[in-house]
Amino acid sequence: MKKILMLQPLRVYERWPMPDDFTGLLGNSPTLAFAQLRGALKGYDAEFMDGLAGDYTLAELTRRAREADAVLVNAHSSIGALNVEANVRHLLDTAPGKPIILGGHHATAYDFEWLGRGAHFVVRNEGERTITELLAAIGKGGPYDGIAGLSWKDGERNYRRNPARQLAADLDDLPMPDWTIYDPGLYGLPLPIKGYATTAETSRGCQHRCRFCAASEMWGHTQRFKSPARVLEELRTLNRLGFTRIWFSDDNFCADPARYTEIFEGILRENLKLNFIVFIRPDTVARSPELMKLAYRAGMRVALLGIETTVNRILTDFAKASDGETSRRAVEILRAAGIFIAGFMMVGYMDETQEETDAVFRAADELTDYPIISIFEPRHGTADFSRATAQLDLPGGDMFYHNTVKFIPSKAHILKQYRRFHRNYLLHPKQFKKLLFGTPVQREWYRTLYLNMARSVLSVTPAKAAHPWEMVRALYD
Ligand code: B12
Ligand code: SF4
Repeated sequence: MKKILMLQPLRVYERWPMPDDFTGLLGNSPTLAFAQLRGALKGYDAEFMDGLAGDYTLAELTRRAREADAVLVNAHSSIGALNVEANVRHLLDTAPGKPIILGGHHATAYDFEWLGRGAHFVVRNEGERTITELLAAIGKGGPYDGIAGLSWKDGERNYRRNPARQLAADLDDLPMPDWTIYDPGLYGLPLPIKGYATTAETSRGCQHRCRFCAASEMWGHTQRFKSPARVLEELRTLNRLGFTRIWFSDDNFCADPARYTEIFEGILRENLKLNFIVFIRPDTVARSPELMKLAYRAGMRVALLGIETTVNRILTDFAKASDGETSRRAVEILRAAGIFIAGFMMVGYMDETQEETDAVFRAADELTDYPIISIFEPRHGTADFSRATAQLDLPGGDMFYHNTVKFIPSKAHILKQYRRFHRNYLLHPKQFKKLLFGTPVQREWYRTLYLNMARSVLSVTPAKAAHPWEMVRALYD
């Protein structure tokens, strides 16, 4: 076992005129997973293909897979699952005999389903130590039953799920990520600083328990932090490699204000050149207005703010542990600090009334510089998945796939209102004003969005035009 191919699956299925993973139009940054795994697998020759960012052919995938001793695949979301599956089948057909190893949020939630669809191994939850043990075991022909966190098929073709692996007690013990595996020319983030874009992390997981959230489920509702010294070491490395535009993958950024004060002061002291985007809770912002000013000075330019809804009844229902007033306060603080607010909002939650849905759409413009609104989708493994299943309110099957066209039956009608909102929002002169005369981030954000939307529309082919919007329409029918 010498050579591995790391794969973010190619887009075999593409939707038109807008892609199914619309948020990819706003920023294009690689998953950190492969830089982390590469850091743990220093002894191997490794190649990376990012099918979400690069323009590769299936023939090239075949060629590279045949040259490798194992293929490591990221399975990230229900929206990407169809493409992951198409890639797995292609590998089974054209590079037979190569072990196919899956990992990531979706693979973890659906380990046996993936074994049934052709994967040989699934690494659940945290990957660094499991993959190291697994590759060593594959090199020796097994055994696999002692590898914690692994799901696999045994020689008799039974599916096996080994006990879970304990999460790393200290994130500083993880190897340094190796960002050199990414082709920096493939990525970009809407931040007004020159330099390459990529993903980094200062912590993993989130201790909250929002009932719709698959992210905190993945990490057992815990949050572990890298030390400020370790974070600064990583940021120095990034700057040395030319990366200045950073998307922090943390689910709950700034959760520990003292630690982040040290990080931001370190960035300023060392004069690191950075602009960054973070996921942050409104109550975190509302608790720490001074920290937000410091964060801005250190380079925080975009807050992906978890507003969800302004309706307190619903916030309580999904256990957000924050309320509408706190969100408004957070918006004031971020605006005063000069930080762009991309507000995560959700409509179509179970039992939501039409009035409550309307309230979210109405608040979108007031509370954000750009609203990232999702229609609720129950994700496997979450409390809401069990609830929707019990109420027979699932768009289809076990949500292995999701096509962003069908939503829970009780709220399916919202799609029309959702599309109308976006049409009006995106064509409103206010947005063009931000594009032309806004703050540097507003200009960059809207330029990126409109440019990528235009590219998507212009990628039309007869096949796409024949079936607009419905690339995966057959999934549930
Ligand atoms: C960067 C990112 C993206 C980027 C790049 C994605 C990519 N895969 O290349 C972009 C913008 C393209 C993207 C798009 C989307 N994303 Co995204 N994304 C992220 C984000 C913010 C960071 C990922 C990351 O770097 N994490 C840090 C690394 C270290 O953690 P990790 O990825 O979990 O990897 C560890 C393990 O999972 C494992 N592992 C992962 N992959 C593999 C592979 C192998 C072989 C092995 C052995 C192990 C392994 O090892 C790693 C180290 O322990 C996460 C949030 C998060 N905190 O993770 C969301 C997240 C993964 N995305 C999510 C979603 C929903 C999406 C979209 C559907 C959004 C949308 N509606 O458009 C699309 C789908 C894209 C697609 N076609 O699949 C969800 C997934 C939820 C779920 N599965 O239920 C997350 C969790 C965000 C959230 N809180 O909801 N995303
Ligand atoms: S705060 Fe965010 S990451 Fe944490 S559980 Fe809630 S939605 Fe998930």
